[in-house]
Amino acid sequence: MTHGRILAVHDISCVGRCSLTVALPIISSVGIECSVLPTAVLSTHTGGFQGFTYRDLTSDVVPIQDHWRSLGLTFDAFYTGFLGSFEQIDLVKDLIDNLSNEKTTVYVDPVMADNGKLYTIFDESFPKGMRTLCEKADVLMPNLTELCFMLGLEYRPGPYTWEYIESIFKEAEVFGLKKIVITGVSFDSDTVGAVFKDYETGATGQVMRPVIEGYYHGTGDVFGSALVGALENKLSLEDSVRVAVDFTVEAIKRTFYSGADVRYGVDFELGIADYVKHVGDLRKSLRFEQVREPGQIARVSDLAATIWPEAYSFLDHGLIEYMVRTFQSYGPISDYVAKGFVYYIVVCGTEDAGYIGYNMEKDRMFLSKMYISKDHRGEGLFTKVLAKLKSDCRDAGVNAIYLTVNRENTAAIGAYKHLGFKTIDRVDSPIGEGFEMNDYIMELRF
Ligand code: PXL
Repeated sequence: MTHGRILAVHDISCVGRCSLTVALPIISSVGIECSVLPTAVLSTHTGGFQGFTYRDLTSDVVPIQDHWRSLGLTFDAFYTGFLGSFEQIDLVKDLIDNLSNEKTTVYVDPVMADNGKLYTIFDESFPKGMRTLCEKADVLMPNLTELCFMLGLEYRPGPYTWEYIESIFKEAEVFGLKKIVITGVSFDSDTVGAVFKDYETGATGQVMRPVIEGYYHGTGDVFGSALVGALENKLSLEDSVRVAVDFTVEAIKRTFYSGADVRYGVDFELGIADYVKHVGDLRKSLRFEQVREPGQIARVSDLAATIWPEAYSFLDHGLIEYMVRTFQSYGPISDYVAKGFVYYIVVCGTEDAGYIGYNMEKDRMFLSKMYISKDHRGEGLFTKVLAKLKSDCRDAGVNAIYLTVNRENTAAIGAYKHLGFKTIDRVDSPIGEGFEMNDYIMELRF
């Protein structure tokens, strides 16, 4: 799989692990090509050392953008963080407008405040400007202070209730986002973490970890970069938030236990190997997604159109075409789902690997469909699918699965036998247009 090219738009604070010195290594480590647009060069970040130098690169943004445009360059994602002025905010908005393509994702971390206070270099009007950039975001990752300031709400320190967080998710609808992840949220005095909402699916959740005392610089950027890396690897929002929280918390713990000077940021480097493994494992993990929405039905019919000709190469082409149209296309699948058949898409990592469909009868499951695409054969998926089916049977108080299989389909018959199915009967049934199915009935009791 080829990954997209992301543009990270932040300052470079030369010392003190934050912004670009954090985004580049973390995002690159999970296989994402990370280009950079430094908006300023500082000797250190502004949050703890005595003084800092600041070379503003605002006047470079337009020439850089113009050069990229002359090359016909676009970016598949933007990740913006600390921006020093209103002018920079406006330039970054133009940059997004001018260098996006139709699948570009915009990640915005509106870095400007924490714990109820604006960073000292910003004045009261800054959140208004940042809000206009957030309106361009697909994925917003503020802390609660930043979000409250942009929404004109009073910031209250935690702990919070879930109802309060829900009300904040609702307020944030004004940004027109696809996803939001809010950091620094606590529901009790012992834990802190992130809450998230996917506005497209309605899914919400929280990832909480024990509080570690102290204030750690740059953790917002460590978290944001790890989140962007995971999401750009097409992990689900929930998995991405969990991976990013764990990566950040481990870095804080390492820093805390080593007694290091926290002004230099957190020790994330030693966690990169685990982060890469975590993202890699999740990319390969198996999920069963129950089909309920039109978009999911369309994915099943796409899978059928690919898998059927692969699986039934021994059948007449006309028959395959007829079977897919009559039983495995959008309309018939919707009808089956409406009749109470359960369909799952078998999602392997980030890819749709196959699908299954069954009807739970009184004392047996009728397994109507179990198809895995050629690309995912040999990965032991059938055994895992069967484990899922047995678990659904047990939930329904049922201890047998039966299915029909074409008598010429020796490969499938062999596979079912291997899984423990036995042939219990044979049937010949006309299915219209002069076609006939010549099947065995096979059953598994457990
Ligand atoms: O995202 C944190 C950050 C980034 N860049 C600069 C900063 C800070 C936080 O203080 O000062 C320059």
